[in-house]
Amino acid sequence: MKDSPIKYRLIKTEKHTGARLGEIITPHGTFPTPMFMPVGTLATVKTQSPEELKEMGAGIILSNTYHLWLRPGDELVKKAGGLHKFMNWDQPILTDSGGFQVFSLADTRKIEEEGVHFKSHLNGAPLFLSPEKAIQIQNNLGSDIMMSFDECPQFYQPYDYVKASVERTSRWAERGLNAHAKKDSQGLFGIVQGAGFEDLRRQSAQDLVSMDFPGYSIGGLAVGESHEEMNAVLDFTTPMLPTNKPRYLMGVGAPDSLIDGVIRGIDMFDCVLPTRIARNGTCMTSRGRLVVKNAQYAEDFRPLDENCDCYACKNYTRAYIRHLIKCDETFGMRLTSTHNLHFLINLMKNVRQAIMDDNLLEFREDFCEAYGYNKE
Ligand code: PRF
Ligand code: ZN
Repeated sequence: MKDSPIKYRLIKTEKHTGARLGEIITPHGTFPTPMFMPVGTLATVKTQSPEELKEMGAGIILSNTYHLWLRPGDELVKKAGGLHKFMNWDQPILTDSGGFQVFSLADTRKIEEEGVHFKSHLNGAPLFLSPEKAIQIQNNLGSDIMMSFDECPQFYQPYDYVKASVERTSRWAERGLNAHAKKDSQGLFGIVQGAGFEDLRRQSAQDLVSMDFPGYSIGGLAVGESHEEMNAVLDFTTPMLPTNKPRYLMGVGAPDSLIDGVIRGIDMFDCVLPTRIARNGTCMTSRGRLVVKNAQYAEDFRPLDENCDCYACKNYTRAYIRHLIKCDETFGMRLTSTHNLHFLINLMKNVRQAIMDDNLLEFREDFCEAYGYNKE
């Protein structure tokens, strides 16, 4: 493959775990890894301005092919000068391919070799997405990192189903690569599938690695399996991937899963979790989850997290934020979103420092102890 616009630079591996400290170089700048990517499905990270995202250290955001295709349309985004210009975000953007959204949002769908027939989650209109179409849309959006069109089967599908699905996902990946018209300015990642089956994960990884993508995602996790099962899949899957390319674990954002993913060699994560739970008043704090809507915080004039220096924690109290959330005030949702995003981005900053200091396992112990994961 000719020189990709996406490059990975490994800076250091942690002594006891092999966790990777590095950086990813894209046409819109370089960001440090491991990194958590905030999700901006509709060309906005809900409630946050680009300036606020930069302020909290978000080095890259994620957006969605499927949603932008439906509204406002990828042709319109292209006319606007591309997604970066359209949304006034001049740093890296990664777009998911639509594969996962089709499977999670559409209630009826029919998978064929050519692509997937399904119905719009907005108005029920019949739609069709193919590997080529997903790439064409992403070429129009102009994201720095694009994703192959894949099928994300449920974790507990029978072996034969997952095998057929993995083989199709490999053929789709190859078709996507052939359809990619902007190889100089956008990098396309392959997505490893295979549910919990080690040999199918291996087959998927080998197929994709032979196509020489500039990066690899691990898909098909955080879809109902246990935390231990996810760790087990990562234990055998990341070693199947080249060490000189980024590895991205899709749709994972629980704090302990982020740390466990990094320990198993993952560089990038995304999840709607921090922004989604924020909007109904749930915050992640160094002492675990805090449901600020609860009555116990009515007269609590401390910040959401006494160990946090985000804009919300520096300036507002639990009592005030609770009041805003109870009244459905958008400013309340902004403050909780700011805090939760800051929390995960800062967690990854601390994880990078722990890799630097070769004490990631102790960091995990201390973090999980304080968060309350080790209670039982
Ligand atoms: N494939 C794609 N996007 C995804 C996933 C996947 O498997 C997941 C799985 N958790 C989240 N987002 N294309
Ligand atoms: Zn905070």
